[in-house]
Amino acid sequence: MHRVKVRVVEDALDANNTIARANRADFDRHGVTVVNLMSAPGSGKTTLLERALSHWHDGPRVGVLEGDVAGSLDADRLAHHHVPVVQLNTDNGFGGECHLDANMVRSAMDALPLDEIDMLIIENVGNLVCPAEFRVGEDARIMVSSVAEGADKPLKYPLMFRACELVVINKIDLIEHVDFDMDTFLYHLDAVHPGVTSLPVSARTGEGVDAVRSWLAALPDRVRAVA
Ligand SMILES: Nc1nc2c(ncn2[C@@H]2O[C@H](COP(=O)(O)OP(=O)(O)OP(=O)(O)O)[C@@H](O)[C@H]2O)c(=O)[nH]1
Ligand SMILES: [Mg+2]
Repeated sequence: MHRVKVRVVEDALDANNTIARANRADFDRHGVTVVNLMSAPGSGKTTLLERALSHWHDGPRVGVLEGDVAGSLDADRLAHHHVPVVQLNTDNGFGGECHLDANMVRSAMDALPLDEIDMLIIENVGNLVCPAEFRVGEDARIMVSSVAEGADKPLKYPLMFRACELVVINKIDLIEHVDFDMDTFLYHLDAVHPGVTSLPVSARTGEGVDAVRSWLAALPDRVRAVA
């Protein structure tokens, strides 16, 4: 019985990967580099995008696909900053899932302005577990961990910290209020994902956001170099 269940899960992930590859081929055809942005609820994904994308005059043309269970609050926030944004709700035909999968992203493909952007950032549903299991056709993954969540999170949620190319350590303006020890966090991060790039940021004050912009700006060349 247990073995049958494992098989079903493997088949579902295989099917997801097949659709993710089709998404990736479509994005490649349009020359669009795709980032999957993941974190626990409230770590600061949308605030970081607001900071990084508005008034980024010398950056790539970036569009956002907003994944949420319900509502369009984050999409409205980004639209306010004149960032092209498409909303995807998982309670709209996808069972209110706690993550985006490749099929959901495929369903939004026709709504995305792929000819008008160089980079698509997909803000995943806030969740520290499930999004890491589902590729959606992205070239790279960024995860945001805020200092308010504690320094132990890489050890407790290793998959998320392993399945990404950049860890943004957000809300550093709050460090002194939340007993967050940066060295301990980095030690734990290195234990689960040796060598991964991490950037300390405050999406509120803007500290460190230029480094995130530089990382994003260099991404298309990095992706092409390994293709
Ligand atoms: N002090 C401080 N607050 C922040 C920072 N970044 C985000 N916040 C606050 O944290 C709260 C959540 O931020 P969001 O950007 O909505 O977080 P999110 O990850 O997009 O949340 P979900 O989309 O719901 O998963 C908001 O009240 C933000 O103002 C930061 O760097 N410092
Ligand atoms: Mg958000």
